[in-house]
Amino acid sequence: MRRMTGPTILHVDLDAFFAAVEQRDRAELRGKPVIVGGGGPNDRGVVSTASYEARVFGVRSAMPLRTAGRLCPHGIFVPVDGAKYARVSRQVMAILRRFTPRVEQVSIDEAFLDVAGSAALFGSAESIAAAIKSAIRDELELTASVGVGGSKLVAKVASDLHKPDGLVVVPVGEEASFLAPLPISRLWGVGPQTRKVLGEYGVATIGDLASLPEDLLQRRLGKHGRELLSRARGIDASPVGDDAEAKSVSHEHTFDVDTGDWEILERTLLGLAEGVAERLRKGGVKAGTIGVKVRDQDFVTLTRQRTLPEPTDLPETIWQTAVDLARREVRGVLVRLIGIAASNLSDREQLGLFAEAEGRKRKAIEAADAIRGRFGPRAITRARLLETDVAAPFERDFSHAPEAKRVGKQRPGGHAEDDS
Ligand code: TTP
Ligand code: MG
Repeated sequence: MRRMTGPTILHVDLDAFFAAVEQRDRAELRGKPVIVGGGGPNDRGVVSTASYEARVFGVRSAMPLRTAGRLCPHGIFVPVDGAKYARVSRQVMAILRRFTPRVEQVSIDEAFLDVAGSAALFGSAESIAAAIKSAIRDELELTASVGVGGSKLVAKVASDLHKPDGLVVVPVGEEASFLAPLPISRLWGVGPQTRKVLGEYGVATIGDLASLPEDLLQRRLGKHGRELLSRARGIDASPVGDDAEAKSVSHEHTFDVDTGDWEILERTLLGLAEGVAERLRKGGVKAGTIGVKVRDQDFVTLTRQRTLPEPTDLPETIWQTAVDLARREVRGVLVRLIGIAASNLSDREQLGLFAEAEGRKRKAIEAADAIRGRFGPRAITRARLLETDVAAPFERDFSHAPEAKRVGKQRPGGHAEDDS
């Protein structure tokens, strides 16, 4: 069988997705500054996305609609049609799966592909990328930008580089030099806090970061610093998840009334984290990746994942990670559903190493599980959870619903910066 010698990871991301769908469906919007946001009486008041014509005026996702109106007075405002975008998203993903079963969808308009096994049928990764772009253009009348690289990190950065309608291939071995001139904001994992520390050392580009000594980064940023350094040097071994193999434990909660109240969301996440942790411990497994899913009032669903330094089954760790990931997604949004998924599961056998260090904490938690088992989930609930009446997540578990499968994938990139 023909083997691929070049890079095999693709990152595909549609251009100005919601706006492009609207321009496709309404000819009068083509070539115009289109701003998609809001949705009638429940208007959450921020821009979902803007066409590239509107971006020229500085209009950006998550900006208040009012600001967008000021920057772009001739902008045409269009309400969000979540159901339609979800339908188009499924069509996009179906096209991607023609080229490989190894498709990891990471958001409504974005996916990673590993095409290492597709050479015999479809040729090089670059020709597959071109074929995907053509299919999306011909069949859906939309444009996508594609990055090709030896890792998810490089492919993701590459897809963003020549948007819209870009195709950027980074040859194997050229990862570090490709990344070097780019600003560190392109690297995921660099949020405001990290940027501040790096600023002290005059780090502006990924190359600047790559040349810092490892012990310095370890001292100032701990393990996160070391991880950042390897990423800056183009090293990222995270595999492309496979929908068919997806194994995850997930709990989610749908609110009776959509909420933007962070306190309520935080408490709900605590209940979900405890439920997920209990299931992991019962199954004798630990999760290497924690993800959150946030669905807003318009049915737009965003997911974010983070791979942990060590696999866990502890509610505290799961909760803290989920809170951290969710915080950015819920800003300015009315949340309809929130969920936590634990994936990248490994079993106890492989975990002997970690078990001992966590021994004491675990004993207390196992005792709590036992009591909960005897007296029902409400018997032991942390004080925070009791402050309001949000113990319900324990009883809501949609992890077997097909949509729950979407969560639980590694998501190195995302709409917001990930500063762990
Ligand atoms: P993105 O892929 O981040 O943005 P985009 O496709 O509109 O533009 P780009 O060409 O830069 O990729 O997000 C995909 C869709 O998700 C976007 O069309 C609308 C929605 N979205 C929101 O609703 N709110 C947000 O804050 C962001 C970033 C996206
Ligand atoms: Mg996009």
